[in-house]
Amino acid sequence: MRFNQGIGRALCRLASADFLQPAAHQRGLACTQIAFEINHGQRGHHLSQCGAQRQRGRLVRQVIFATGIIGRMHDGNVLKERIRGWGRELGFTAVGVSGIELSAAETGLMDWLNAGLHGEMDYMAAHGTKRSRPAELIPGTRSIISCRVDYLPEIKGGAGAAISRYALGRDYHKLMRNRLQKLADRMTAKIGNFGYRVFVDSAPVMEVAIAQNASLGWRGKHTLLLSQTGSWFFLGEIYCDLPLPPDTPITSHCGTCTACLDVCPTSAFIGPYQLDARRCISYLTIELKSSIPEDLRPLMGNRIYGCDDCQLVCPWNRFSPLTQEPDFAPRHGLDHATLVELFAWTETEFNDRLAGSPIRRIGHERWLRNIAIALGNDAPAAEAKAALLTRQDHPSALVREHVAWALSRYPG
Ligand code: B12
Ligand code: SF4
Ligand code: SF4
Repeated sequence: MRFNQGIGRALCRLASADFLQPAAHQRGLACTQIAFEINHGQRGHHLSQCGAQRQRGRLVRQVIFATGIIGRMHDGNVLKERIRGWGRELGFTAVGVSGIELSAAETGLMDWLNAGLHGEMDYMAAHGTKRSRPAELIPGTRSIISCRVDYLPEIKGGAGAAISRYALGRDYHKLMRNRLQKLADRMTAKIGNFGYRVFVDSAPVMEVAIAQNASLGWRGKHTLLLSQTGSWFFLGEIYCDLPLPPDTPITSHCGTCTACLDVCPTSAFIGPYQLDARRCISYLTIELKSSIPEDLRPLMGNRIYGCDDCQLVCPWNRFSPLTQEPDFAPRHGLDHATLVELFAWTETEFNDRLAGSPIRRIGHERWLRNIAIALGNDAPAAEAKAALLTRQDHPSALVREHVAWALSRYPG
Protein backbone atom coordinates (compact mmCIF):
# COMPACT_ATOMS: atom_id res chain seq x y z
CA MET A 1 0.00 0.00 0.00
CA ARG A 2 1.22 3.47 -0.72
CA PHE A 3 0.68 5.68 2.28
CA ASN A 4 2.55 8.65 0.99
CA GLN A 5 -0.05 11.25 0.18
CA GLY A 6 -2.00 13.32 2.59
CA ILE A 7 -5.21 15.15 2.81
CA GLY A 8 -3.63 17.92 0.78
CA ARG A 9 -3.83 16.04 -2.48
CA ALA A 10 -7.25 14.80 -1.48
CA LEU A 11 -8.64 18.26 -0.94
CA CYS A 12 -6.92 19.50 -4.04
CA ARG A 13 -8.77 16.97 -6.17
CA LEU A 14 -11.97 17.42 -4.26
CA ALA A 15 -11.81 21.18 -4.72
CA SER A 16 -11.28 20.83 -8.42
CA ALA A 17 -14.02 18.23 -8.59
CA ASP A 18 -17.74 18.64 -8.72
CA PHE A 19 -18.92 20.58 -5.72
CA LEU A 20 -16.40 23.36 -5.30
CA GLN A 21 -15.70 24.09 -8.91
CA PRO A 22 -18.79 26.10 -9.77
CA ALA A 23 -18.39 28.28 -6.71
CA ALA A 24 -14.73 28.87 -7.42
CA HIS A 25 -15.33 29.73 -11.02
CA GLN A 26 -18.14 32.09 -10.18
CA ARG A 27 -15.64 34.07 -8.19
CA GLY A 28 -12.98 33.92 -10.85
CA LEU A 29 -10.50 31.93 -8.74
CA ALA A 30 -8.82 28.82 -9.96
CA CYS A 31 -9.87 26.16 -7.55
CA THR A 32 -6.58 24.32 -7.81
CA GLN A 33 -4.88 27.38 -6.32
CA ILE A 34 -7.21 27.27 -3.35
CA ALA A 35 -6.65 23.62 -2.93
CA PHE A 36 -2.90 23.83 -3.10
CA GLU A 37 -2.86 26.56 -0.54
CA ILE A 38 -5.09 24.55 1.78
CA ASN A 39 -3.16 21.40 1.23
CA HIS A 40 0.27 22.43 2.09
CA GLY A 41 -0.26 25.12 4.62
CA GLN A 42 1.30 27.76 2.40
CA ARG A 43 -1.67 30.04 2.57
CA GLY A 44 0.06 33.39 2.77
CA HIS A 45 2.76 32.54 0.28
CA HIS A 46 0.44 31.42 -2.44
CA LEU A 47 -2.14 34.05 -2.04
CA SER A 48 0.44 36.79 -2.08
CA GLN A 49 2.03 35.34 -5.22
CA CYS A 50 -1.31 35.18 -6.98
CA GLY A 51 -2.38 38.50 -5.65
CA ALA A 52 0.73 40.28 -6.80
CA GLN A 53 -0.43 39.71 -10.33
CA ARG A 54 -3.89 41.05 -9.71
CA GLN A 55 -5.76 44.15 -8.72
CA ARG A 56 -5.98 44.85 -4.99
CA GLY A 57 -9.78 44.53 -4.94
CA ARG A 58 -9.58 41.18 -6.66
CA LEU A 59 -7.08 39.96 -4.08
CA VAL A 60 -9.35 40.94 -1.24
CA ARG A 61 -12.21 38.97 -2.79
CA GLN A 62 -9.90 36.00 -3.19
CA VAL A 63 -8.76 36.14 0.39
CA ILE A 64 -12.34 36.33 1.62
CA PHE A 65 -13.35 33.44 -0.58
CA ALA A 66 -10.30 31.35 0.25
CA THR A 67 -10.79 31.98 3.96
CA GLY A 68 -14.33 30.71 3.59
CA ILE A 69 -13.13 27.57 1.88
CA ILE A 70 -10.40 27.11 4.46
CA GLY A 71 -12.97 27.51 7.19
CA ARG A 72 -15.02 24.80 5.57
CA MET A 73 -12.24 22.52 4.53
CA HIS A 74 -9.02 22.96 6.41
CA ASP A 75 -9.78 20.29 9.00
CA GLY A 76 -11.22 17.90 6.43
CA ASN A 77 -14.81 18.16 7.64
CA VAL A 78 -16.12 18.76 4.16
CA LEU A 79 -14.22 15.80 2.79
CA LYS A 80 -15.47 13.66 5.66
CA GLU A 81 -19.08 14.57 4.92
CA ARG A 82 -18.54 13.73 1.28
CA ILE A 83 -17.12 10.34 2.25
CA ARG A 84 -20.12 9.74 4.50
CA GLY A 85 -22.43 10.60 1.63
CA TRP A 86 -20.63 8.30 -0.83
CA GLY A 87 -20.76 5.52 1.75
CA ARG A 88 -24.50 5.96 2.19
CA GLU A 89 -24.98 5.94 -1.59
CA LEU A 90 -23.12 2.63 -1.75
CA GLY A 91 -25.45 1.07 0.83
CA PHE A 92 -23.69 1.53 4.17
CA THR A 93 -26.21 2.43 6.82
CA ALA A 94 -23.69 4.53 8.73
CA VAL A 95 -20.17 5.80 8.14
CA GLY A 96 -17.93 7.51 10.69
CA VAL A 97 -14.31 8.43 11.22
CA SER A 98 -12.05 7.36 14.07
CA GLY A 99 -8.52 8.37 14.93
CA ILE A 100 -5.93 5.70 15.70
CA GLU A 101 -5.62 6.21 19.47
CA LEU A 102 -6.96 3.01 21.06
CA SER A 103 -4.97 2.79 24.28
CA ALA A 104 -8.01 2.23 26.53
CA ALA A 105 -9.14 -0.61 24.27
CA GLU A 106 -5.60 -2.00 24.31
CA THR A 107 -5.66 -2.26 28.11
CA GLY A 108 -9.05 -4.03 27.94
CA LEU A 109 -7.76 -6.41 25.27
CA MET A 110 -4.60 -7.27 27.21
CA ASP A 111 -6.56 -7.90 30.42
CA TRP A 112 -8.97 -10.12 28.50
CA LEU A 113 -6.16 -12.11 26.89
CA ASN A 114 -4.17 -12.40 30.13
CA ALA A 115 -7.22 -13.83 31.85
CA GLY A 116 -7.47 -16.44 29.07
CA LEU A 117 -11.04 -15.41 28.23
CA HIS A 118 -10.36 -15.91 24.51
CA GLY A 119 -10.11 -19.68 24.99
CA GLU A 120 -8.75 -21.36 21.85
CA MET A 121 -8.98 -18.24 19.66
CA ASP A 122 -5.20 -18.02 19.34
CA TYR A 123 -5.52 -15.48 16.54
CA MET A 124 -6.73 -12.95 19.11
CA ALA A 125 -3.35 -13.08 20.87
CA ALA A 126 -1.19 -13.61 17.79
CA HIS A 127 -0.47 -10.08 16.62
CA GLY A 128 1.02 -8.36 19.68
CA THR A 129 0.01 -4.72 19.76
CA LYS A 130 -0.81 -4.55 16.03
CA ARG A 131 -4.49 -5.10 16.81
CA SER A 132 -4.72 -2.09 19.08
CA ARG A 133 -2.21 0.13 17.25
CA PRO A 134 -3.43 0.66 13.70
CA ALA A 135 -0.22 2.34 12.55
CA GLU A 136 1.77 -0.74 13.61
CA LEU A 137 -0.47 -2.93 11.48
CA ILE A 138 -0.41 -0.54 8.51
CA PRO A 139 2.36 2.06 8.77
CA GLY A 140 1.16 5.51 7.80
CA THR A 141 -2.42 5.03 8.98
CA ARG A 142 -3.82 8.31 10.25
CA SER A 143 -7.59 7.79 10.21
CA ILE A 144 -10.05 4.94 10.05
CA ILE A 145 -13.33 5.09 8.17
CA SER A 146 -15.75 2.79 9.98
CA CYS A 147 -18.80 1.47 8.11
CA ARG A 148 -22.01 -0.29 9.14
CA VAL A 149 -24.15 -2.73 7.15
CA ASP A 150 -27.46 -3.92 8.63
CA TYR A 151 -28.23 -7.63 8.49
CA LEU A 152 -31.50 -8.27 10.34
CA PRO A 153 -33.54 -10.49 8.01
CA GLU A 154 -37.23 -11.25 8.06
CA ILE A 155 -37.53 -14.79 9.42
CA LYS A 156 -40.23 -17.42 9.66
CA GLY A 157 -38.94 -18.95 12.89
CA GLY A 158 -40.48 -22.03 14.45
CA ALA A 159 -39.65 -24.71 16.93
CA GLY A 160 -36.67 -26.11 15.01
CA ALA A 161 -33.00 -25.30 14.92
CA ALA A 162 -31.80 -21.87 16.08
CA ILE A 163 -29.19 -20.34 13.78
CA SER A 164 -28.09 -16.81 14.49
CA ARG A 165 -29.58 -14.20 12.22
CA TYR A 166 -26.28 -13.04 10.79
CA ALA A 167 -25.64 -16.49 9.33
CA LEU A 168 -28.99 -17.31 7.68
CA GLY A 169 -28.00 -15.88 4.31
CA ARG A 170 -24.75 -15.35 2.46
CA ASP A 171 -21.44 -14.65 4.18
CA TYR A 172 -21.14 -10.91 4.80
CA HIS A 173 -17.39 -10.73 4.32
CA LYS A 174 -17.58 -10.61 0.53
CA LEU A 175 -20.34 -8.01 0.44
CA MET A 176 -18.63 -5.84 3.03
CA ARG A 177 -15.20 -6.08 1.40
CA ASN A 178 -16.58 -5.26 -2.08
CA ARG A 179 -18.50 -2.31 -0.74
CA LEU A 180 -15.53 -0.95 1.20
CA GLN A 181 -13.43 -1.30 -1.94
CA LYS A 182 -16.07 0.60 -3.91
CA LEU A 183 -15.98 3.39 -1.35
CA ALA A 184 -12.18 3.53 -1.57
CA ASP A 185 -12.43 3.55 -5.39
CA ARG A 186 -15.00 6.35 -5.27
CA MET A 187 -12.70 8.32 -2.99
CA THR A 188 -9.77 7.75 -5.34
CA ALA A 189 -11.85 8.87 -8.32
CA LYS A 190 -12.87 12.05 -6.52
CA ILE A 191 -9.73 13.02 -4.63
CA GLY A 192 -6.86 11.18 -6.26
CA ASN A 193 -4.65 8.41 -4.96
CA PHE A 194 -4.33 7.94 -1.24
CA GLY A 195 -3.00 5.12 0.92
CA TYR A 196 -5.58 2.72 2.27
CA ARG A 197 -6.45 -0.87 3.22
CA VAL A 198 -9.92 -2.33 3.71
CA PHE A 199 -10.66 -4.71 6.58
CA VAL A 200 -13.56 -6.94 7.55
CA ASP A 201 -13.63 -8.85 10.82
CA SER A 202 -10.88 -11.41 10.25
CA ALA A 203 -7.92 -9.01 10.37
CA PRO A 204 -6.34 -7.95 13.69
CA VAL A 205 -8.52 -4.88 14.01
CA MET A 206 -10.52 -3.68 17.04
CA GLU A 207 -13.69 -3.06 15.08
CA VAL A 208 -16.02 -2.27 17.96
CA ALA A 209 -13.67 0.19 19.68
CA ILE A 210 -13.01 1.89 16.33
CA ALA A 211 -16.71 2.12 15.46
CA GLN A 212 -17.39 3.49 18.91
CA ASN A 213 -14.79 6.24 18.36
CA ALA A 214 -16.31 6.87 14.94
CA SER A 215 -19.69 7.62 16.57
CA LEU A 216 -21.47 4.64 15.04
CA GLY A 217 -22.87 3.75 18.44
CA TRP A 218 -21.97 3.10 22.06
CA ARG A 219 -20.72 -0.13 23.57
CA GLY A 220 -23.58 -2.14 24.98
CA LYS A 221 -23.07 -4.09 28.19
CA HIS A 222 -23.09 -7.20 25.99
CA THR A 223 -19.82 -5.79 24.48
CA LEU A 224 -21.32 -5.29 21.01
CA LEU A 225 -21.73 -1.89 19.40
CA LEU A 226 -25.25 -0.61 19.87
CA SER A 227 -27.11 2.38 18.47
CA GLN A 228 -30.57 3.88 18.71
CA THR A 229 -31.37 1.67 15.73
CA GLY A 230 -30.13 -1.46 17.45
CA SER A 231 -27.10 -3.73 17.10
CA TRP A 232 -28.01 -6.00 14.17
CA PHE A 233 -25.19 -4.79 11.98
CA PHE A 234 -21.74 -5.72 10.78
CA LEU A 235 -18.71 -3.48 10.85
CA GLY A 236 -15.91 -2.95 8.35
CA GLU A 237 -13.12 -0.39 8.01
CA ILE A 238 -10.88 1.53 5.68
CA TYR A 239 -7.51 2.33 7.26
CA CYS A 240 -6.17 5.37 5.43
CA ASP A 241 -3.42 7.95 5.43
CA LEU A 242 -5.75 10.95 5.28
CA PRO A 243 -5.79 12.96 8.52
CA LEU A 244 -9.58 13.17 8.67
CA PRO A 245 -11.16 14.76 11.74
CA PRO A 246 -12.55 12.06 14.03
CA ASP A 247 -16.24 12.01 14.89
CA THR A 248 -17.40 12.50 18.47
CA PRO A 249 -18.31 9.29 20.31
CA ILE A 250 -21.94 8.86 21.38
CA THR A 251 -22.69 8.52 25.09
CA SER A 252 -24.10 5.24 26.36
CA HIS A 253 -27.85 4.73 26.50
CA CYS A 254 -27.81 1.44 28.42
CA GLY A 255 -28.67 3.15 31.70
CA THR A 256 -29.48 0.71 34.48
CA CYS A 257 -30.63 -2.03 32.08
CA THR A 258 -28.94 -5.42 32.48
CA ALA A 259 -31.28 -7.50 30.30
CA CYS A 260 -28.51 -8.89 28.09
CA LEU A 261 -26.37 -9.91 31.05
CA ASP A 262 -29.29 -11.61 32.76
CA VAL A 263 -30.61 -13.52 29.74
CA CYS A 264 -27.39 -15.21 28.66
CA PRO A 265 -28.12 -18.96 28.73
CA THR A 266 -24.57 -19.92 29.71
CA SER A 267 -23.83 -17.00 32.08
CA ALA A 268 -20.97 -15.95 29.83
CA PHE A 269 -20.75 -12.39 31.17
CA ILE A 270 -18.36 -11.87 34.06
CA GLY A 271 -19.85 -8.41 34.40
CA PRO A 272 -20.95 -5.53 32.20
CA TYR A 273 -18.70 -5.19 29.12
CA GLN A 274 -16.81 -8.37 30.02
CA LEU A 275 -17.41 -11.58 28.17
CA ASP A 276 -15.84 -14.93 28.93
CA ALA A 277 -15.83 -16.12 25.34
CA ARG A 278 -15.22 -19.70 26.49
CA ARG A 279 -18.80 -19.86 27.75
CA CYS A 280 -20.43 -17.98 24.86
CA ILE A 281 -22.53 -20.21 22.59
CA SER A 282 -21.19 -18.32 19.60
CA TYR A 283 -17.68 -19.43 20.56
CA LEU A 284 -18.74 -22.97 21.43
CA THR A 285 -20.61 -23.60 18.18
CA ILE A 286 -18.38 -21.66 15.76
CA GLU A 287 -14.86 -21.17 17.09
CA LEU A 288 -14.23 -24.20 19.30
CA LYS A 289 -12.92 -27.08 17.23
CA SER A 290 -12.87 -29.75 19.90
CA SER A 291 -15.40 -31.27 22.27
CA ILE A 292 -17.90 -28.89 23.89
CA PRO A 293 -17.63 -28.92 27.71
CA GLU A 294 -20.32 -31.22 29.08
CA ASP A 295 -21.57 -28.82 31.73
CA LEU A 296 -22.39 -26.23 29.04
CA ARG A 297 -24.20 -28.59 26.64
CA PRO A 298 -27.58 -28.62 28.40
CA LEU A 299 -27.53 -24.81 28.50
CA MET A 300 -27.17 -24.48 24.73
CA GLY A 301 -30.74 -25.53 23.98
CA ASN A 302 -31.43 -25.65 20.24
CA ARG A 303 -28.74 -23.12 19.25
CA ILE A 304 -26.64 -24.83 16.59
CA TYR A 305 -24.73 -21.92 15.08
CA GLY A 306 -24.08 -18.72 17.04
CA CYS A 307 -26.49 -17.15 19.48
CA ASP A 308 -28.62 -14.01 19.38
CA ASP A 309 -30.11 -13.96 22.87
CA CYS A 310 -28.23 -10.96 24.27
CA GLN A 311 -29.35 -8.94 21.25
CA LEU A 312 -32.91 -10.28 21.09
CA VAL A 313 -33.59 -9.04 24.59
CA CYS A 314 -32.06 -5.59 24.10
CA PRO A 315 -34.74 -2.88 24.14
CA TRP A 316 -32.92 -0.86 21.48
CA ASN A 317 -33.37 -3.67 18.99
CA ARG A 318 -37.09 -2.91 18.84
CA PHE A 319 -36.04 -0.03 16.63
CA SER A 320 -33.86 -2.08 14.28
CA PRO A 321 -34.56 -1.77 10.58
CA LEU A 322 -34.86 -4.93 8.52
CA THR A 323 -31.95 -5.38 6.15
CA GLN A 324 -32.32 -4.18 2.57
CA GLU A 325 -29.60 -6.61 1.42
CA PRO A 326 -30.87 -9.58 -0.60
CA ASP A 327 -27.64 -11.41 0.37
CA PHE A 328 -28.80 -11.66 3.98
CA ALA A 329 -32.20 -13.21 3.26
CA PRO A 330 -32.45 -16.74 4.72
CA ARG A 331 -31.45 -19.50 2.30
CA HIS A 332 -32.39 -23.19 2.20
CA GLY A 333 -35.09 -22.66 4.83
CA LEU A 334 -32.45 -22.22 7.54
CA ASP A 335 -34.81 -19.94 9.46
CA HIS A 336 -37.39 -22.68 9.99
CA ALA A 337 -35.60 -26.00 9.43
CA THR A 338 -35.95 -28.82 11.95
CA LEU A 339 -32.97 -30.33 13.74
CA VAL A 340 -33.73 -33.76 12.27
CA GLU A 341 -33.76 -32.37 8.72
CA LEU A 342 -30.42 -30.61 9.14
CA PHE A 343 -28.83 -33.59 10.91
CA ALA A 344 -29.64 -35.74 7.88
CA TRP A 345 -27.58 -33.61 5.46
CA THR A 346 -24.66 -35.54 4.04
CA GLU A 347 -21.28 -33.86 3.86
CA THR A 348 -21.84 -33.17 0.15
CA GLU A 349 -25.26 -31.66 0.84
CA PHE A 350 -23.75 -29.57 3.62
CA ASN A 351 -21.02 -28.24 1.34
CA ASP A 352 -23.34 -27.66 -1.63
CA ARG A 353 -26.21 -26.05 0.23
CA LEU A 354 -24.01 -23.88 2.39
CA ALA A 355 -21.71 -22.66 -0.39
CA GLY A 356 -21.34 -18.91 0.23
CA SER A 357 -22.67 -19.21 3.79
CA PRO A 358 -20.51 -18.45 6.85
CA ILE A 359 -21.70 -21.76 8.33
CA ARG A 360 -19.70 -23.75 5.78
CA ARG A 361 -16.48 -22.73 7.53
CA ILE A 362 -17.15 -24.94 10.55
CA GLY A 363 -17.37 -28.06 8.35
CA HIS A 364 -19.77 -30.99 8.45
CA GLU A 365 -18.21 -32.61 11.51
CA ARG A 366 -18.79 -29.64 13.83
CA TRP A 367 -22.20 -29.10 12.25
CA LEU A 368 -23.18 -32.62 13.35
CA ARG A 369 -21.55 -32.06 16.78
CA ASN A 370 -23.68 -28.96 17.34
CA ILE A 371 -26.92 -30.51 16.12
CA ALA A 372 -26.34 -33.62 18.23
CA ILE A 373 -26.27 -31.43 21.36
CA ALA A 374 -29.48 -29.68 20.31
CA LEU A 375 -31.16 -33.05 19.70
CA GLY A 376 -30.02 -34.12 23.16
CA ASN A 377 -31.63 -31.00 24.61
CA ASP A 378 -34.90 -31.46 22.69
CA ALA A 379 -37.97 -33.01 24.25
CA PRO A 380 -37.45 -36.75 23.70
CA ALA A 381 -39.07 -37.84 20.43
CA ALA A 382 -38.82 -41.09 18.52
CA GLU A 383 -37.87 -39.31 15.31
CA ALA A 384 -34.98 -37.45 16.99
CA LYS A 385 -33.68 -40.61 18.65
CA ALA A 386 -33.80 -42.44 15.31
CA ALA A 387 -31.83 -39.59 13.70
CA LEU A 388 -29.15 -39.78 16.42
CA LEU A 389 -28.86 -43.54 15.98
CA THR A 390 -28.00 -43.08 12.29
CA ARG A 391 -24.85 -41.19 13.35
CA GLN A 392 -23.72 -43.22 16.34
CA ASP A 393 -21.07 -45.03 14.27
CA HIS A 394 -19.92 -41.90 12.43
CA PRO A 395 -16.21 -42.02 11.46
CA SER A 396 -15.50 -38.92 13.54
CA ALA A 397 -14.81 -39.52 17.25
CA LEU A 398 -16.02 -35.97 17.92
CA VAL A 399 -19.41 -36.69 16.36
CA ARG A 400 -19.71 -40.11 18.04
CA GLU A 401 -19.00 -38.62 21.46
CA HIS A 402 -21.67 -35.93 21.12
CA VAL A 403 -24.20 -38.36 19.68
CA ALA A 404 -23.58 -40.71 22.63
CA TRP A 405 -24.12 -37.81 25.04
CA ALA A 406 -27.37 -36.88 23.30
CA LEU A 407 -28.62 -40.48 23.31
CA SER A 408 -27.80 -40.74 27.02
CA ARG A 409 -30.46 -38.07 27.60
CA TYR A 410 -33.16 -40.24 26.07
CA PRO A 411 -35.03 -42.59 28.37
CA GLY A 412 -34.51 -46.29 27.74
C1 B12 B 1 -13.47 -12.52 18.83
C2 B12 B 1 -14.87 -12.13 18.41
C3 B12 B 1 -15.93 -12.82 18.97
C4 B12 B 1 -15.75 -13.77 20.14
C5 B12 B 1 -15.57 -12.93 21.42
C6 B12 B 1 -16.59 -11.78 21.51
C7 B12 B 1 -16.14 -10.62 22.37
N1 B12 B 1 -17.11 -9.91 22.87
O1 B12 B 1 -14.97 -10.37 22.52
C8 B12 B 1 -17.07 -14.59 20.08
C9 B12 B 1 -16.82 -15.83 19.24
C10 B12 B 1 -17.63 -15.02 21.41
C11 B12 B 1 -17.97 -13.64 19.31
C12 B12 B 1 -19.35 -13.68 19.35
C13 B12 B 1 -20.17 -12.82 18.67
N2 B12 B 1 -19.81 -11.93 17.73
CO1 B12 B 1 -17.98 -11.46 17.37
N3 B12 B 1 -16.25 -10.80 17.01
C14 B12 B 1 -15.08 -11.09 17.48
C15 B12 B 1 -14.02 -10.21 16.85
C16 B12 B 1 -13.27 -11.01 15.79
C17 B12 B 1 -13.02 -9.59 17.85
C18 B12 B 1 -13.68 -8.98 19.11
C19 B12 B 1 -12.64 -8.60 20.12
O2 B12 B 1 -11.74 -7.84 19.84
N4 B12 B 1 -12.71 -9.17 21.33
C20 B12 B 1 -11.70 -8.94 22.31
C21 B12 B 1 -12.25 -8.29 23.55
C22 B12 B 1 -11.13 -7.84 24.45
O3 B12 B 1 -12.94 -7.17 23.14
P1 B12 B 1 -14.23 -6.62 23.87
O4 B12 B 1 -15.22 -7.53 24.40
O5 B12 B 1 -14.67 -5.68 22.82
O6 B12 B 1 -13.51 -6.01 25.14
C23 B12 B 1 -13.59 -4.68 25.46
C24 B12 B 1 -14.50 -4.46 26.59
O7 B12 B 1 -14.39 -5.54 27.49
C25 B12 B 1 -13.91 -3.21 27.10
N5 B12 B 1 -14.22 -3.01 28.50
C26 B12 B 1 -13.79 -3.65 29.59
N6 B12 B 1 -14.33 -3.12 30.68
C27 B12 B 1 -15.12 -2.09 30.27
C28 B12 B 1 -15.90 -1.20 30.96
C29 B12 B 1 -16.62 -0.22 30.25
C30 B12 B 1 -17.46 0.74 31.01
C31 B12 B 1 -16.56 -0.18 28.83
C32 B12 B 1 -17.34 0.84 28.03
C33 B12 B 1 -15.77 -1.10 28.14
C34 B12 B 1 -15.07 -2.03 28.89
O8 B12 B 1 -12.51 -3.26 26.90
C35 B12 B 1 -12.23 -4.23 25.96
C36 B12 B 1 -11.36 -3.68 24.87
O9 B12 B 1 -12.00 -2.66 24.16
C37 B12 B 1 -14.90 -9.06 16.23
C38 B12 B 1 -14.36 -8.50 14.92
C39 B12 B 1 -13.17 -7.61 15.16
N7 B12 B 1 -12.11 -7.84 14.43
O10 B12 B 1 -13.24 -6.74 16.01
C40 B12 B 1 -16.27 -9.75 16.03
C41 B12 B 1 -17.53 -8.92 16.28
C42 B12 B 1 -17.36 -8.19 17.59
N8 B12 B 1 -18.55 -9.93 16.46
C43 B12 B 1 -19.68 -9.63 15.98
C44 B12 B 1 -20.86 -10.42 16.13
C45 B12 B 1 -22.05 -10.05 15.25
C46 B12 B 1 -20.90 -11.45 17.07
C47 B12 B 1 -22.14 -12.24 17.53
C48 B12 B 1 -23.40 -11.40 17.68
C49 B12 B 1 -22.38 -13.40 16.52
C50 B12 B 1 -23.50 -14.35 16.92
N9 B12 B 1 -24.74 -14.00 16.70
O11 B12 B 1 -23.24 -15.41 17.39
C51 B12 B 1 -21.66 -12.81 18.90
C52 B12 B 1 -22.01 -11.90 20.06
C53 B12 B 1 -21.43 -12.31 21.39
C54 B12 B 1 -21.13 -11.12 22.30
N10 B12 B 1 -22.03 -10.78 23.21
O12 B12 B 1 -20.07 -10.49 22.13
C55 B12 B 1 -19.67 -8.28 15.31
C56 B12 B 1 -20.33 -7.25 16.21
C57 B12 B 1 -21.04 -6.10 15.49
C58 B12 B 1 -21.56 -5.13 16.53
N11 B12 B 1 -22.77 -4.66 16.35
O13 B12 B 1 -20.89 -4.80 17.47
C59 B12 B 1 -18.12 -8.05 15.11
C60 B12 B 1 -17.64 -6.61 15.21
C61 B12 B 1 -17.78 -8.63 13.71
C62 B12 B 1 -18.17 -7.68 12.59
N12 B12 B 1 -17.29 -7.40 11.66
O14 B12 B 1 -19.23 -7.16 12.48
N13 B12 B 1 -17.24 -12.73 18.61
S1 SF4 C 1 -24.31 -14.62 22.26
FE1 SF4 C 1 -25.60 -15.88 23.62
S2 SF4 C 1 -24.15 -17.09 24.81
FE2 SF4 C 1 -22.97 -15.43 23.87
S3 SF4 C 1 -22.99 -13.80 25.37
FE3 SF4 C 1 -24.77 -13.40 24.08
S4 SF4 C 1 -26.46 -14.46 25.10
FE4 SF4 C 1 -24.57 -15.26 26.00
S1 SF4 D 1 -29.84 -5.14 26.86
FE1 SF4 D 1 -29.73 -3.28 28.10
S2 SF4 D 1 -27.69 -3.31 29.01
FE2 SF4 D 1 -27.69 -4.78 27.36
S3 SF4 D 1 -26.89 -3.65 25.63
FE3 SF4 D 1 -29.13 -3.49 25.52
S4 SF4 D 1 -29.63 -1.60 26.63
FE4 SF4 D 1 -27.50 -2.12 27.15
